[in-house]
Amino acid sequence: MLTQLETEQLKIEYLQSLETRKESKDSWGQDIKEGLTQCPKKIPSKYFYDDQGSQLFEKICELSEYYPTRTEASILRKYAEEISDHTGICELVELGSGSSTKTRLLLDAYHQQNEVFKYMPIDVSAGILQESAIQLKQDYNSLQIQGLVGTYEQALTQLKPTSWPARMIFFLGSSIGNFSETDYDNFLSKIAKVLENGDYFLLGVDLQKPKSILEAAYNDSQGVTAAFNLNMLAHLNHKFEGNFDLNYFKHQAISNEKKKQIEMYLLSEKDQEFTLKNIDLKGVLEKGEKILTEISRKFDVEETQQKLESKKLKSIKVFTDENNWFALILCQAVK
Ligand code: AVI
Repeated sequence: MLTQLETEQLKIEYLQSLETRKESKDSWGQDIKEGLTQCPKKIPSKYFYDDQGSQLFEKICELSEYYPTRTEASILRKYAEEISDHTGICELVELGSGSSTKTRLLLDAYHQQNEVFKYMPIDVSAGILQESAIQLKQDYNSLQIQGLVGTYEQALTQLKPTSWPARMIFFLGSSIGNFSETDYDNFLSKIAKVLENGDYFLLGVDLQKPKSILEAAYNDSQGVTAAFNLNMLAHLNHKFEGNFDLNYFKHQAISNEKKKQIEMYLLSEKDQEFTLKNIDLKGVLEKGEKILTEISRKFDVEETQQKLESKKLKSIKVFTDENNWFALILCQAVK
């Protein structure tokens, strides 16, 4: 239980206005309709993350083959203090905070540097955000927490100027790798726009590496990634009254070396029809036809630094692991 004072220092705000809620109701399932009527078919990766999908993702992060999470954590463990020395006291804003597990490594460093500090976790899932905020408040007594429930877009357009000496927005886990080239570009522009001169941006990116390591990470031996991928169809069945039969789909993850990305597909194992009743959608899939469910782009440090610089985000230090598998790029806004 939190005390009265602790409760005052923990606030959760909902960013979605009634208007946007109505709008999103009107366009409900539109992205699925578009994705499943185009050729080749696609389903947006946001549909991975119902409760079951989020739990499966947590399991993926613990797999021995899935190196990104533990590698990024090892970099944070080693360099969090150096990062906090670079930025000094600042307001910490995390995009897609989830359970904030890795974030604790950063919070520990800021806690050591300064008694009182502020953390703004932003996530679409109110449940996870609230749960982890309460836990954090219990563990870091002097921490001020202001959680925002909403999408990155909403958060980035609605962030108010900070009263702290500076702000650092951070985006970990190489989630940026799941964006298309255009979304990646737009996202960085929005980050640059919201930061004031001298503010910081810390970006976690998964680096390019041999196909064998990449494909093992997305085709794990226990089949957790396969379950995560297939669960997307169960989610659609539930949400849109669908009839996808999971027994006739197979998980596939391949490394596209030309595009420097992992591509995840659901492969139809027979000719079949599907219906999503709630959104009035009927379609057919041929045997062997693939639905693209995710891209996970793998980065090159120099190219990423150039991209950041093109947005006036000057890279000040790159932190990496001994294998050069993952990088955390710390940059500063120059206006
Ligand atoms: C969330 N994102 C960074 C993960 C990735 O590696 O692209 C999602 C994932 N898909 C399969 N395994 C993990």
